[in-house]
Formats: sequence, structure tokens, C-alpha cells
Amino acid sequence: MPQLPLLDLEPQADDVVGECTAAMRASPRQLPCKFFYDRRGSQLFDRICELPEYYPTRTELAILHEHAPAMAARLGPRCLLIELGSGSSVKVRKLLDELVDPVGYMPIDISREHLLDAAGQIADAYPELDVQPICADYAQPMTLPEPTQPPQRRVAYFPGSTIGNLHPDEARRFLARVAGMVQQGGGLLIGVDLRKEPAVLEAAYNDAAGVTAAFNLNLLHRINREVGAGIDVDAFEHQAVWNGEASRVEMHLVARSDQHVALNGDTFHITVGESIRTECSYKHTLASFASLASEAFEVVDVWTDARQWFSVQYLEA
Ligand code: AVJ
Repeated sequence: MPQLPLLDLEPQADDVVGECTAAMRASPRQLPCKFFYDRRGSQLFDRICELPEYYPTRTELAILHEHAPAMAARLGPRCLLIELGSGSSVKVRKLLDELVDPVGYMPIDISREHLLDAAGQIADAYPELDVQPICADYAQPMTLPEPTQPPQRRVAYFPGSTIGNLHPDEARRFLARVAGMVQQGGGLLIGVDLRKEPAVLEAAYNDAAGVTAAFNLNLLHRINREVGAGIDVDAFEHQAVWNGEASRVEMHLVARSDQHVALNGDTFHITVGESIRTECSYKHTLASFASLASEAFEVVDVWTDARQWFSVQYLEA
């Protein structure tokens, strides 16, 4: 495997205790969903993606599979592709297979080991491609390095509908930052989950096999493991509800009995039936997303599946 030139922007390690304590003080009580993904949580998430009820991953992959040539044509020749939160760099391959003379691929991920591993595999599979891994938190502002060859256009790639985890004002700020990153005339290829029947949505976040429940409860296990919080995890129950007014699926952990959660010197009293909100997953319509993005980007192409359950969209800055 070739040695890749890692650009290490030394992302700050997450302050799990501090952030969780602060979030628990909020009303309604909440915990940050980014903390789902420790080793165990990431394994559970991989299993979620395989569940029959969890349609987003397979639907997005099918859209990519069918429309990668059209997407590549839209991105044009000699583009620089910047992936935000590249993980194992699996979805990008369909695109790389179709792109014409891309000048580079910059995967950005917070997990150094995962990043180097995935970037090495991409470099092996695409020997002509200039691969520049960047270890950074893509949610934080950063200055990107210049690619070795001048690109025709910079395009950020943000699959997986991760944008759904951002509240609308956070999403607008995020999109504005991405627009700055790709510069005028640059683009964003983004996976956006769409609004659909509540029963379908609730099943996707409350599967029969209980994998999503385990994923949700793992957040409490993680806090116990990392800070010795002594939370009685069995006293909480997974719940996923569609909030139509806010257009989001919410995941909660509901107390089965009165609980005291000690964190960082604070004690939180949770009464039976009360809940801690652990995730919001916003579902957009094509119109609502275009309007959410409109300060930073114009939607120029949308690819969806036959049921219009998921979309991959090309936005221009
Ligand atoms: C990773 C944000 C796309 O919201 O569908 C899956 C995370 N949570 N099941 C989503 C998740 C519960 C997922 N995203």
C-alpha cells in the first residue's frame, strides 16, 4: 500500500462527559447523537444499515448505482472531490468509477486510523487518483490544501443523509460553510432523506429485531464505560416517534422507573415516563430542502428512487 500524505488538523477529542452533562441540563433533556458512534455503536449502525426496515442506506446505494454516470457528468471533468465524514469510503467508489479525469479525492474524517485505512484502499484501487486524506472534524471550519493540479471545480460529497441530524438553523450554517469550502461555482452532492408515511419512518427507527434499540441504549453504556456514570441502562426503554410538526423522527430513552443519573458531579432526576432525547432525524421534502439550502446553494439536479423515499441532490454554490 502506498504511503499517503496525511494532513492532520488534529481534531479535538470529544468531551463526552462535558457535552453530555450540558445536554442533560437542557429542556427537554437530550444527549448528542454524535456520541452513538463508539466502536460498539458503529458496529450496531452497520447492522442497522442491513435491516429490512431501514431503507435509507440501500435506497441511496441503488440511486448511486443507477445514476452515477449522470452525477459524474454533472460534476464534469477534472473535479476535486472532497468527502465530508468519509468513513470507509464505500459509497464514493461508484462515483469515482464514473468521474472523468478527477484531479483529486480528499476524504475528511475524524477517525485517523479508519481514514488512513480507507484512503489507502482507494489509492490502491484508483492508482491515477491523487488521494489526500485529511484528519479533521468536518463540522469545524478548516482551510483545505490546494490539490497538486488545479481543479475545474471543487465538489463536496456528503452522503448518508447525515444532514438530517442537524436542526434547520444548524443545517443552514453548515451548508454556508460547505459553500465557502467549494467556492463560487463549486458543488455539493448530498444524500437527503425524504418525508414519507409515518409508519414507514417509525419502523425504520424501531426495527423488529431490536438493533436500533440496542444502538440507542448503547449511548448509556458508553457513558458508563467512559465516565463510570453507573446509569441503570435496563431502566430505560428505546422509543422512536415521528414528530410531524417538526418533520423529524425523534429517538428517546424513556425511564421505566424513577432514575437518578449522576454525571460530572451533577445528579439528574428522571421521573418514570420521562425521556432523554438522543437523536433527531429530519425528513425533508424536495421543496423544503431547496429552501433550506437556498442561502448557500441552488439545487440543480435531483435523483430519487421510484417511491421518492430518498434523494441524492447536486447543489451549486
Ligand atoms: C446516520 C443520521 C443517517 O438518522 O437515519 C439510524 C442514524 N439513527 N438509525 C439516521 C440512525 C437510528 C442515521 N444517520
